[in-house]
Amino acid sequence: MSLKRFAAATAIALIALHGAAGAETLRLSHNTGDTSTWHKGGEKFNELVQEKTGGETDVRVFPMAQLTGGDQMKQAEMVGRGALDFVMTSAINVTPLVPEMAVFSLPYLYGNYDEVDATVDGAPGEKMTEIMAGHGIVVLAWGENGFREVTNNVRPIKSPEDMKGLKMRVAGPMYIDVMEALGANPQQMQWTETFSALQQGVVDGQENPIGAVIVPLRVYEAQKYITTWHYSYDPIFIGVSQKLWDSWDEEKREQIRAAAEEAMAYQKEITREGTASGVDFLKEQGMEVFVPSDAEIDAFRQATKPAYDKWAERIGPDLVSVFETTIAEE
Ligand code: X2X
Repeated sequence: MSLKRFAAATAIALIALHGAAGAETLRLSHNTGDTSTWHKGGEKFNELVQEKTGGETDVRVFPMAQLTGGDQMKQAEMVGRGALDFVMTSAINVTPLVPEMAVFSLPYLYGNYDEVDATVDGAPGEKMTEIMAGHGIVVLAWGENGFREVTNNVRPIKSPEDMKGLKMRVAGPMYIDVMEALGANPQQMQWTETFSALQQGVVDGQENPIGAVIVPLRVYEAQKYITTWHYSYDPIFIGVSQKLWDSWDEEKREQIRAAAEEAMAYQKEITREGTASGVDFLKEQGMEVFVPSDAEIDAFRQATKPAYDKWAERIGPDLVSVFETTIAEE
């Protein structure tokens, strides 16, 4: 084959491989592995962006915070500065930049999904979108990491006393205070380093949602015990840099927003499905599952209250009460 024909054939093959070769490829960074429901949501976003822009734009999805050298907290900051196009990350990862984002994950703020949906899809969610805009990030749609459950290799966690002395990997600053309130020894660590830290016994345990992370990222291979204590809810979102957003006309904005909304609705659905079937699956994989009663949950709620109060103060009591009021109405 001549060089010219070879080049042409290669170009056609590449187009076939990547779908329509968009005039522009935008970059989206997220911080879990490529089997997570986050990643699936990102891939769906890419598909929908291509479809809605008629192939003009596509989105390359980078897992494991590759674009920030594995630093999951840096992604939002980069998008805020306009150095990166999109971020998909969870609330807790944004707290170094926007401390108010910790409001969602206050310990035991939420009791169920109805309360979550009423806030995320209601006025409290809009308020958070406004706050994020002040940091150069346009939140396009909310998805779900989920209720975070605790796992470890030492013993079943049935009461706050069982947490004492356990070395716990946590993602972000608020969880350090929560773990300390429970008498555990927390250590902040990147997700990308967590799996091997669990395997090697550098830490005893961690906490993450079942459907989005523990099942698809096979955390059960490195952990023996899980307690479904539902102590903290963590939403995710797709955000775009304000700079990029401002450069688009109304039509393009609508296409991208619609793509994000559909992709996150899909991501939330598969996450909830995976969570619903997850406990049985984890048992099959040999995990010992402890499902606390309401009274046992209440003991965890009482024990983590100091962390709630400290962070409610930092977040701002007015913002916290916007959430509490909506939840009380549910
Ligand atoms: O790092 C974690 O624990 C993860 C993947 O859930 C978050 O991004 C908060």
